[in-house]
Amino acid sequence: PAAKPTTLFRKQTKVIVWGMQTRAVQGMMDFDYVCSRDEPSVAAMVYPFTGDHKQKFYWGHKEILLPVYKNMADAMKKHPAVNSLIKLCFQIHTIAIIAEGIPEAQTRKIIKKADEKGVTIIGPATPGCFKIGNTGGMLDNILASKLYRPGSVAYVSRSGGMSNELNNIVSRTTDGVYEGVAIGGDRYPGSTFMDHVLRYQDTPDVKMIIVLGEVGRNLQGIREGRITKPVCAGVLEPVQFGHAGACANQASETAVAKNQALRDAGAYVPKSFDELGDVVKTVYDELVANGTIIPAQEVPPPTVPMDYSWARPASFMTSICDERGQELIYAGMPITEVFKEEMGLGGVLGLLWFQRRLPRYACQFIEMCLMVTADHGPAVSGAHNTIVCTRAGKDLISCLTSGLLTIGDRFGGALDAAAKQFSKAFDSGMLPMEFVNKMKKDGKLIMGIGHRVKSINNPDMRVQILKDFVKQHFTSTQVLDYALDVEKITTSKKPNLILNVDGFIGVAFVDLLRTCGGFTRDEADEFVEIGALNGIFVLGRSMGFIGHYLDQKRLKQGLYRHPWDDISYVLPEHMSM
Ligand code: Q5B
Repeated sequence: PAAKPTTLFRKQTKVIVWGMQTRAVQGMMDFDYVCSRDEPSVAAMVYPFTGDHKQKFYWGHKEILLPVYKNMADAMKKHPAVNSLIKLCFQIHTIAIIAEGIPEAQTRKIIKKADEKGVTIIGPATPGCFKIGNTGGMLDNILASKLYRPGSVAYVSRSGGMSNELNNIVSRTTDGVYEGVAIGGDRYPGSTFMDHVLRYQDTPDVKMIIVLGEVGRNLQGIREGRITKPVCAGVLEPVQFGHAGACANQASETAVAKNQALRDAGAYVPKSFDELGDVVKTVYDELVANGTIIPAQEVPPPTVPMDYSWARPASFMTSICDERGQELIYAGMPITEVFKEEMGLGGVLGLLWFQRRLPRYACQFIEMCLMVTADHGPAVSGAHNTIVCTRAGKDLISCLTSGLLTIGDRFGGALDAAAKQFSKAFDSGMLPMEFVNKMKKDGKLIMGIGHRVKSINNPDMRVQILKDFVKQHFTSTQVLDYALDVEKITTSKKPNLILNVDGFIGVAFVDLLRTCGGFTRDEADEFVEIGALNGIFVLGRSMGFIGHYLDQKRLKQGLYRHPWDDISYVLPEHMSM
């Protein structure tokens, strides 16, 4: 079997929670918060029955969003710092199984695999710096048991219910719990009492150990001197638990016999459960008296809201703008600050669309994109529609949207598709010529290539202006350079197959998102995936469409009717023979 770690959880431990256990996760976050952790211990949740999404939680008094993944593999890939899973799986060093009803045959398989991989399997646990699921109870219980900071006592018990009892006893009689593990109540627990006792023996900050349950023959380590720290142990009557593992099959395994064996081995054993607290206190007081334990000064924990109104599903979830306070806040930035910092339209768009304070050159680039796409004359599809609509007597919003509704793959809406096609081809290592040939073979147009009136002989100055800026300011233009190489090939076939304004903005934006320093690669890809880039053209061209509406009104243009001589009236094909 592979070696297992001595310390299962640290203050930096990050976990993935399997299942939509929102209450348990909120409990863990509350616990983390009162422990004064810098970040929540839960990095993500995995729930196979919905798509990837975000779930709202409270971090102290602040709302935060936690990613929920459909696939475990995606969660592990996106959160490489995670080393524990609350429920099942590997590549991790600890698995806490809280679920009931795992068949014993399956449990034995899991245990075998875990041993091979050096993974420790435990039931619910409540260490002094990390809380698993619902263990430790609600927040008031955690505060009362002082589980928000580590003490000197480590325990191992059978079940979470027993753990709660022990948390209570330990907090009343000692300086508190260092770590508490419940191995689970099944016949085949994932780890044994002795596994944890040995770990505690090797953990310097643990000064005394409590073992509560049907330990019996497993504790010869005490007798053999391997365990030098004081052990308070107690075997309770099997009837008190009802766990499968508590079945007493032989007379020698009765609670009385086991307790005597423990006493003989040198453990401190109370006569009954009621006396456990007194025994623990006696041992603890001795350790304080001989200087083994120096109780730390108590520091009150930060407060968290005790009501759980968060559990009521909200109809709306939002993360870009908060208007509830005295001051409007854009992605965490008060509006007065936005003006004080002179962030401009590009900066505001950065906050509201990308939730980032973008670098100055990125804000400038966004503003330039909006400026160059603002209008391209009355002949293009969208302006044409807006004009016709205005002349039919409609209002501004109807005319604007009538123009906007023409934006799509062919006209003005090729930014996202261009970004996806070019970056995918570039990332896969495909040569520009291979990409062009493949697209032709597949019978697909290359998005962002081609223009009705612009060509290499009639260059698009909008693209030239953007290119000059990007080349001067961007830290990397790899995807743009790739697209320009493709353009060389397509324009050699037909002069109008240029990298058009849609295509240029699309690929340059990929370079910007990937290299401006504000986004991880996954975040950059996500913005392209969810279609943020077409928004640039939509927003920019809205200025033009509104201009055309106002222009038509001002010019008092009457109802438009297309002239007959510009329409070719043909008979249906089957009748023209
Ligand atoms: N061919 C833009 O087509 C246009 C090809 C291609 C490979 C291509 C077309 C296209 C992709 C979508 C795109 C954004 C429809 C354009 C914009 C904003 C605007 C508009 C403005 C503004 C033009 C002739 C031959 C055929 C085709 C081949 C054409 N495109 N091959 N990849 N991408 N592009 N849209 O001139 O062998 O003869 O059959 O869909 O990027 O909308 O100002 O007007 O600011 O408002 O009608 O700038 O390129 O060419 O379709 O007759 O094709 O070239 O297969 O080959 P055209 P077609 P063949 S920017």
